Amino acid sequence: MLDVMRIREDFPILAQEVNGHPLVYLDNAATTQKPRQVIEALVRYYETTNANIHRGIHTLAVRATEQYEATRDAVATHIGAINASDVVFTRNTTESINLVARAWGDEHVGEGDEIVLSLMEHHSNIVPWQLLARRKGAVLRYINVTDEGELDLDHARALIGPRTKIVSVVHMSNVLGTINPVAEIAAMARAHGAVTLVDGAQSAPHLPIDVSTLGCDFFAFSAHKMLGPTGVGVLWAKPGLLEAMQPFLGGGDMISVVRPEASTWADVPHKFEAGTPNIADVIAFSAALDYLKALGMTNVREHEKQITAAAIDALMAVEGIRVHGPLDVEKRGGAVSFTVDGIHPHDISTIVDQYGVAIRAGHHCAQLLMRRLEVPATNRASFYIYNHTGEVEALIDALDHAFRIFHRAESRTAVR
Ligand code: 7TS
Repeated sequence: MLDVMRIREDFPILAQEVNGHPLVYLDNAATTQKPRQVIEALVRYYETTNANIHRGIHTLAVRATEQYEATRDAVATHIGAINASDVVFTRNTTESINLVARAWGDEHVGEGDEIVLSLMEHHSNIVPWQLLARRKGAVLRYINVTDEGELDLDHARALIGPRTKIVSVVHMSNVLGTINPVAEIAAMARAHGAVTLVDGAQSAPHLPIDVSTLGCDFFAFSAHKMLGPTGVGVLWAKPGLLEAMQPFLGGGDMISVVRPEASTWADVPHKFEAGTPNIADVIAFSAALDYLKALGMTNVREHEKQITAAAIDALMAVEGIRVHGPLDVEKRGGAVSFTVDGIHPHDISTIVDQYGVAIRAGHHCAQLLMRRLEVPATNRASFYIYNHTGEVEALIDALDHAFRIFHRAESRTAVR
C-alpha cells in the first residue's frame, strides 16, 4: 500500500491553500503534479548538463545524449517493450497518434478502407483519423458504448472486418474510467489483418503496462499525466513497424544523407525525432519513472481502486448525483464523472473551487461520448497517488456548499 502522507511531502505544490482552503487536487486526468525529484532533475539538467544531443562530441553533449537515451531505456522498461529503439519521443499523446495517422495511415489506408474507433475516444484519437479519412476517402466506424459505460464488444466484432485497416481505441477512458479489453479488440483486428493503436494516455500512469501482452501494434501516452513534465509524449511501436514507416516530420537529426533531390533516413527511432527534441523534459521524465517504479505500479493501481471505490460510494450516497461509467473498480480507473440534477457542471466546479477543490467540468474532449451519455458536460474528479479519502470528504463537503447555494438541503443528511 502507498504511504500517501509520505508521498505528499514530495509534492511542494500540494502544501498550499487555494481560496483559503487546503488545495484538494482532483484533476489528475488532465495533468498530474510533479514530485520534487522531477523538478530537481529538470533544474539539475539546466545547471549541469544543458547541451544539444546526438550531434556534439564535447562532454556536455555526450552527457546530455546519454541521459536522453537512458530515459528511452526507462520508458521501454516501464511498458515492457523489448527494444528501446521502438520508443519514439513526441510532444504528447496527441502527436503520437497524429504520427501514426500520417506515417502509417498515409501508406496503408486507401479509398473505402475502414478505420474503427469508439464513441468513448478523446478528440485526439478522433480528429487525426478524420483528417486521414478525408485525405484518403476512407470511412470511420465507431464502436458503441453500453449503458454501463463499457465498449460493446459484439458491436466491435461486427464492425471489425476485411475492410478494416486500423482499430484505434482508448485503454482507459478519461471520462468514465472504463478499462477496455484492448487485447481482445487487438485480436479481432489481427484476425482481419488490421493493426491496433491503443491510446494509453490514462492507462500508462495508473496501470502496470506490458505492451507485449496487450497485443497492440502502437501504444501512445504522455509524460505529464504520470508525474513527468509537460511537452513529452511517447509512441511505442511493435518491433519492425517503425522501420517500415516513412517519416512524419522532416529536418535535422532524422536523416542519414541529404542530397539536393532526396535524402535517406536515420535509423529508428531517430527517423521520427526531427529537430532538437525536448531534451530537458525527457531527461526529467526519467525521475518520474523512477518514482513510479519505487512505488510499484501494482501498488499505484491498488491505491486508486481504494480511493475510487470510496469516491463512488460517497457520491452515490448523495441524492441527485449520478455517477457515469462502471461502478466496479475492477473494471475502471480513478477518473470519476458525475452529474448533479439541476446544477450545471460548470457551476459545481466553480463553487467547489471556492473551497480549494480542483475538479474538471466540461466535455473532457469527448463530445461523442457526451452525446452518447445524453449530457452536455460532466463533473470529473480524478485521483492519483497523493490523494487520500479525506480529500473525497472535502469534495463531498464542497458539493454540499454548492447544493446549499442552489437551495437544496438534502445532501448533508443523505451522505451521512
Ligand atoms: N487520450 C486520452 C484518453 C486523454 O485523456 C488525453 C488527455 C489525451 C489523449 C491527450 O493527451 P495530450 O497529452 O496529448 O493532451 N486528456 C485530458 C483530460 O481528460 N483533461 O485534460 C486532458
